[in-house]
Amino acid sequence: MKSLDFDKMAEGLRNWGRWGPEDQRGTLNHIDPAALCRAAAEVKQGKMFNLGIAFDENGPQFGGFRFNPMKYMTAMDQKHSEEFPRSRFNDDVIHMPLQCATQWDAFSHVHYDGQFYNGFSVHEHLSLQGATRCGVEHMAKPGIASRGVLLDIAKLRGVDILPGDYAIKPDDLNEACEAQGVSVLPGDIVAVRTGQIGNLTRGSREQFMSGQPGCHHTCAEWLHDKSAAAICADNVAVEVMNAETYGDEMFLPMHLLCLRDMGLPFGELFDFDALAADCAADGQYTFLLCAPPLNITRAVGSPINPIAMK
Ligand code: UVW
Repeated sequence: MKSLDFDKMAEGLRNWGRWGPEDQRGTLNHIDPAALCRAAAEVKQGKMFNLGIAFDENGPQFGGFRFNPMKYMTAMDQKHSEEFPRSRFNDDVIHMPLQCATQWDAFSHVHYDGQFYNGFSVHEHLSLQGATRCGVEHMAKPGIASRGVLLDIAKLRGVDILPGDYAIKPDDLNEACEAQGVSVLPGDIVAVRTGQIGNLTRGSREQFMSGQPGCHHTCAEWLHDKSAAAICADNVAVEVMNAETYGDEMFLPMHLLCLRDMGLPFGELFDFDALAADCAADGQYTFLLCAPPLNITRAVGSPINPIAMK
């Protein structure tokens, strides 16, 4: 991908100003009352699936600036009061990168040419205190919930897990929609299954990190055309991590196109395996997806515990 292609694509996808000069919710604005009611109507069977991975020492991180959660007790078997010695309590604390496990990337997670989504200046709005524009608190209020549409690309290709260098293109997404009998409507959250998380949950972090099938950056245009609210995937970065697909300039181009130009949130390290098995069994690939980020002021991402309901 030559820089000219990237810049041309970015220009065509840029949503800056579309929801006003101060907007910090981007494509989440597509989740209007009609989209939310459509999402709620997907709950017909009373089934619930957790789409997160555990926040513990067995996470996918190898260390460095991104490590797995470290949790310890700060109070154990304490008395609240000498007067009531039988009443006891325990407290704990967690030290973890906000990006270490199942998470949303806020728009301030990435940038180029000194600007975040909607043109906010990185120089003015990024400091050690965090991002004073495009922080995750704007995604947390009122939250993230909409209709989720699972596109099971691993199943489409007849494998448990896609090969490590598989780049999912818009044609794959269209084929999955057709095979599953679903369409992505404005305000939907697109959930792309590569199967890769199985290499962590049934394997090891080495197996998981050794390859990362995912979306090719041209999927950004597909999401734009569909007026999708967000995308989430069961890999480390939503997009394929394969230098050959990046071209000669931008690292993780889909991050830049979606988060910075479109204002479209990225959900990473989801686990769709139980949900996918159920969707294959009952043929219902749409569900209510509730995945509010934590309301952490100025954060560039947030851990989440997403829930799908059918
Ligand atoms: C980056 O660090 C840019 O990627 P990710 O969103 O996968 O954490």
